[in-house]
Amino acid sequence: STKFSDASVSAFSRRRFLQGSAATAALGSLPFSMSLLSRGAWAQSGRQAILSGSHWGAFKGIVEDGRAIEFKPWAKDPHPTPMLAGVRDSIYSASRIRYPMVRRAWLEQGPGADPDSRGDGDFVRVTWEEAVDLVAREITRVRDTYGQQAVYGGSYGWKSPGKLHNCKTLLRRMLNLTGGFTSSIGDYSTGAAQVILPYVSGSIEVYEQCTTYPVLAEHTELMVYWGCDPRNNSQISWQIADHGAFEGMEALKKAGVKAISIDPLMTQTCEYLDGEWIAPKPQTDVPLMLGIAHTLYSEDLHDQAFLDRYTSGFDKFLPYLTGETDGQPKDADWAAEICGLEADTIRDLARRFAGHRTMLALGYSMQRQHHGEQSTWMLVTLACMLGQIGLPGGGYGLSYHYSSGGAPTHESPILKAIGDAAGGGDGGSVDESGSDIMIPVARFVETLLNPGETMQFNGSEIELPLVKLAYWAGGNPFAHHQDRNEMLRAWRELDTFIVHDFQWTATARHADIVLPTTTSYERNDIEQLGDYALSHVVAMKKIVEPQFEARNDFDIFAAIADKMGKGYEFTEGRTEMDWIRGFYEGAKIEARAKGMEMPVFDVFWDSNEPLAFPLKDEQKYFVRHEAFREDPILNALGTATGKFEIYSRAVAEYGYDDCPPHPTWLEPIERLDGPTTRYPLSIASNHPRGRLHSQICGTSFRETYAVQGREPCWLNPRDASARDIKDGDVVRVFNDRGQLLAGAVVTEDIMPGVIRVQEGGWFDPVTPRNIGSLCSYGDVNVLTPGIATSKLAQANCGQTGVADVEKFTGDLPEVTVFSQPAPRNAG
Ligand code: PGD
Ligand code: PGD
Ligand code: 6MO
Repeated sequence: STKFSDASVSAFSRRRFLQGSAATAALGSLPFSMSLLSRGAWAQSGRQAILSGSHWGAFKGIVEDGRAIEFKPWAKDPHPTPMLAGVRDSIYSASRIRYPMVRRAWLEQGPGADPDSRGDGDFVRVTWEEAVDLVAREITRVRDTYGQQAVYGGSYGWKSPGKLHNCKTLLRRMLNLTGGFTSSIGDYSTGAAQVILPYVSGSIEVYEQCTTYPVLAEHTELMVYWGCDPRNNSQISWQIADHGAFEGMEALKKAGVKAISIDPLMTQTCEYLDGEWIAPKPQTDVPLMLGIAHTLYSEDLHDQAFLDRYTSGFDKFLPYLTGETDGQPKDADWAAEICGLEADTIRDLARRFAGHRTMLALGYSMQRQHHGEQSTWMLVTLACMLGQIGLPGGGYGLSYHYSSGGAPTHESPILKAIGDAAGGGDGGSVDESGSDIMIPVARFVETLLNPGETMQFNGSEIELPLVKLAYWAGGNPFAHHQDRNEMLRAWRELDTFIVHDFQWTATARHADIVLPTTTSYERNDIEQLGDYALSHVVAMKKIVEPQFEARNDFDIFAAIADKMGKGYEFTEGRTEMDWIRGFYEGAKIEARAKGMEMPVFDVFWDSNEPLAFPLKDEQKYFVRHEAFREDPILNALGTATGKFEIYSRAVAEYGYDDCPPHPTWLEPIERLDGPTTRYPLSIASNHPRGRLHSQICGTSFRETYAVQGREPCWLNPRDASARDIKDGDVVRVFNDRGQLLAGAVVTEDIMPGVIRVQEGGWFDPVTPRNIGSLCSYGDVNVLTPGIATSKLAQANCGQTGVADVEKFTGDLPEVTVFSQPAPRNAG
């Protein structure tokens, strides 16, 4: 986007904007007057093109006769995702929730009645008035009977972008204003890494900016993608996707940067960059990294000066590496045995890493595994030994695959957003009552099953609360959580499960009260473009009217708060457009302080184009940890020693048997060819190519990848032929925890011994009342374990798990999860 000097920015005036001057083009992408004109022309033909944005990017909703017929990617999107077609279809799909619904047994017999019938599809339609009344009364009943902690409002998961219609914040706002509740801490994405990294590098790092692509293109010689696939994973962003990573990778390709991908699968990134594919057995990256570290040390290729000046504790780690402490040198031969690579390949990697300007780009999957803290810690240790941290194009990066990390950050204000009213108001705030409990987010099932027990977590102890009501608005726990069958058992402890969504997900199907919300495309909002780029502010305009009886989460929670006497506190007497205008005005003031003048709100809103912000050279050429390298005293890291900690005294003091004080190889509960592992195939539950988790699984976009109407299961020809499975067959994937049907995709793009079933397929139990039922569509989390990474982080292990596969020869059960729920009780 266009660069301009501070002088020209501060000279902006509204008049110059309207004139469509050269400077205007810098902030707005089209001269405003022109875009107004073209909109008029559209309107005359009965067609409109309305700007909005989503996790999948900015786009224009093409509307004809009140119906969105296409979502056209924003003209400046460098790499639109084909998923946009599914995003449009989510407005109209057969899986749309139409009316407020209540589970029959709950409605007729009261909270907690016949919990086994959750998921069997027997719902009764109620009016909005009844629904709001039921919810308000039930929250009050549970708080009065069991105490405030018995209401769980953690509601983990994704939502839609937008600073106002943030369903999760709005849920907490309603709960905070009306009393207390139990909440969650951490996330499923980086649960282990974000807890260990503050001890190692002094900040959570995983969501922070990496060395930018322009620097990589110029300086990096070896780009190592370690379980890291930005071509897939940066199709989406938490805010509105900018897809800057695609421009970045194009620059790497043009510059001829050598890429290596260490991954059990051939990734799209490796394919695009014509990279070298190295496939270790899943979950054995720590031995692989140790083998490389050992080679560096024994061949004197490590940077001792860097270790001395910028790190602490290498001396305590070294005896483990050399085997002095346990008699086992962690050399390349030892590592090769575990990870299934040649020892020479490992030694060669060490030499090449040390001999080039090397960037180690790590994805998140490896820390979503048993003892997942160790891989992140060991990668940082390896980067410390290489000594290139803080140099242009060297070191490590933890968000190259996520939301276009590495795309340069623009000079922009931060949009304000609606708050959750924590500690505010007189509604018996959780802070004041001291009843505030936060449980590690992936431990909710454990909490339901073990109230009153004590849990270790990151150096503290948590007494698990008794929870009787769970409320989800944003997030899909019946997709994201592991060990579905254990989860079903735990859910029976709940009296009441309330869900807001616009899609009949498995979560909505297992709820007692289901409230239909609008999609983003049926309401107005405002958001920034790019999580790291922050390059534009986007008006998210209403494209079509709410479908059926859908209402905004904001209005639903306002009505519930009102029933409980807090209606005004919830809305502050402001309408949707009042809030949006307020966020914009706040940003305008911040921009002015930075020497930039944004147009007045109405001009921005009516322009129908994203508002662009400038990019400064120092941000374009950002080098992570450069300042620390220059002066490690003045710019000390946030760790106890101010340096990278290869040994942590704090972690040592916790004394956890599953998280030692320096990076260590610990056997996971199960893995491919593990010593006590009972199934022959490792499951890769990657993030899907054609979805954002479970989102848009219920749309027509599914037809682009489904095999015989089911989620694909990729497997290597060797494993397929050993089981007489052919491409396109329906297969049963199973282990001790559960079973699912999937459609076989036989391909050389996956290493032998590994199968891939992407996370987010909708759970569709054939006999919902029976725990352990076959899932007829292919939810991989019926197979994964519900255990924690360790006592330190208590994070999820969605990427740990083994199973077997067989050709399915029985009568094929129907897939019913994508249509309106109906009683499905037989069997
Ligand atoms: P989504 O499908 O994005 O999954 O799990 P998450 O729960 O975030 O769910 C978002 C839900 O919010 C959808 O049902 C959507 O319709 C709804 N929604 C969207 N907008 C709105 C709105 O405005 N209002 C309301 N009320 N609802 C809305 C993701 C989680 O899964 C994550 S982040 C990770 S990293 C984990 N990854 C894995 C993994 O790698 N492997 C396994 N096995 N399991 C995983 N689970 C985790
Ligand atoms: P995954 O796809 O789970 O993504 O980002 P994350 O990096 O966790 O895994 C990335 C790579 O790791 C895959 O190529 C996989 O084969 C590899 N891998 C798996 N196990 C191992 C292992 O043991 N060793 C090695 N070396 N490699 C391994 C997740 C991030 O993606 C998150 S948290 C979210 S919330 C977003 N989700 C999506 C999404 O659902 N869909 C898309 N298209 N994009 C996303 N981006 C974000
Ligand atoms: Mo995530």
